[in-house]
Amino acid sequence: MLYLIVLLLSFTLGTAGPRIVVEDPWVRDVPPVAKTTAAFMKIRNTGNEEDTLIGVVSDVAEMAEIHETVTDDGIVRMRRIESLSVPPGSTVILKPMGKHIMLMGLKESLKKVGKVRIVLIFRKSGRIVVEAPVRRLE
Ligand SMILES: [Cu+2]
Repeated sequence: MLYLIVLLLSFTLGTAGPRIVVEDPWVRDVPPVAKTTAAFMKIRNTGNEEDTLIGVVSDVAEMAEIHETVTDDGIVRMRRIESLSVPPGSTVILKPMGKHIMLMGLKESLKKVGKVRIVLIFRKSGRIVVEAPVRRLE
């Protein structure tokens, strides 16, 4: 009986909940004088529950926000969104002219850094650390 309970418990722990995988992260290279840049990546949820990105932190920036790009009367703007939902079985793609992570108040030259450490904070999965190489926009 105890064996059965342990078996059921481990089965449940092994399969329930969101499972977040971050792929292809990168940060757009900008001239040293620039104070802002953006980070892009694919956020995949291979679990069976929704998770939500609720915050972002990076050592290279004073502030990081989740942004989306919208077109108002033919003018492309970006605006902050509070959170980003990642439904189970889906992949949310952050890309230029789409949703992205805005890194504001850059503290150092990105070229010198080479790779940017970004901490993604999810409601259920907690903190996920990503190393994003600095790349030019192609
Ligand atoms: Cu932005």
